[in-house]
Amino acid sequence: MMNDVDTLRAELLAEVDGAGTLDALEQVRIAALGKKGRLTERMKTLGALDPDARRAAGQALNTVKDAVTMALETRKTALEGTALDARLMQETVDVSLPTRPEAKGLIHPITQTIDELTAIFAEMGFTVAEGPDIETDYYNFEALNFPPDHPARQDHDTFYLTPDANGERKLLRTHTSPVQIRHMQQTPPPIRIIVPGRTYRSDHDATHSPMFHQVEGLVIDKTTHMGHLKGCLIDFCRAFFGIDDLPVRFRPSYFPFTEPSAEVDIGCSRAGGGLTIGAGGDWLEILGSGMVHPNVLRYAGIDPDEYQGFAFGMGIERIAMLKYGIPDLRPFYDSDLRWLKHYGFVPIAQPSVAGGL
Ligand code: 2NL
Repeated sequence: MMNDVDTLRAELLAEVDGAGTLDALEQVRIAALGKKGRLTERMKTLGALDPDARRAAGQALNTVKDAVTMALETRKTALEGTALDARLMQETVDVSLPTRPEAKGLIHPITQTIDELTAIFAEMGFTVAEGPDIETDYYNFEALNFPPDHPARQDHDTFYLTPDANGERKLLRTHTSPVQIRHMQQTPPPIRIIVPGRTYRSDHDATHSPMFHQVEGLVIDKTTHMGHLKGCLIDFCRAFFGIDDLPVRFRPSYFPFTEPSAEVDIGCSRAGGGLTIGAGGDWLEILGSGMVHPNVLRYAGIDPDEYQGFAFGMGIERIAMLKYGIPDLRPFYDSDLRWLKHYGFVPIAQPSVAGGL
């Protein structure tokens, strides 16, 4: 009897060790421990024995069962390791391979335009600042001197989020100005920053997208004045459109956050139904600007008796469409490869003023 059990044990353990795959190992397990397995069948014969013989044989068979179960477990872990190693070998990536010549990624016109205007303002000494898309009422409206009943604060113009546990209702910034407020709070003047980024307004038609891009600029110093504003923005317009004698005019306007405020027009021609930027007798509005309102400086922790400055803002889609003759706003966000191939830019050279953008 004992000899017999030893033989069974040796045979089952040999089968376990001989299994070359996880599937084969599962077959070995079923053949040994399954409902009709060799060990299971042997267990069933115990009932016919007298009590003493049954106890001895039962103990012996249980020892075999434990040994086989443990061997199966060990073998399974080993085979899983082998399978993983094989898969890792298969899935190796050769990072030294050259790029695929047929795969041509292009720079989106929005990215290109941001890179271009960043190069122009960087040359004038501006740095780029960024901030959150989700803002508070304070940074988006209050600190910008918007009166409590200003129409821009209405639910139908601004995307408001569900109020949080404290009852605070956040919103998607409607302009990039909150970034300038945050910057003024954190950095003492002099300040010279531009803030390109995404902005959001609940407006969707042929000329408005609920998400669009803006760039704003802010200059603060002790004696910064309207002459600096004019020189800076005239130089920017001429550099951006690449026309040295581009006519630029400043027209009185109104914003809650600047006083005085001016809208900036560039010269163009609408002769023959088309639109050509440059001299031609017509005017085209391209940006808004003004001297930062003393209340805004105070809200941002800057003493308006010591410091003053100018600010400006423009829509990036709009100036990209004008510069590159893109007729429709909607395809900007469609990820249509044919549109991207037509209006995209080759990503080889970074825009620079020296390189003619
Ligand atoms: C436009 C006009 C403008 C500003 C934006 C600004 C920001 C601060 C303080 C004062 Cl923190 N002003 N920004 C000023 C004037 C005009 O944008 O037409 N944008 C598309």
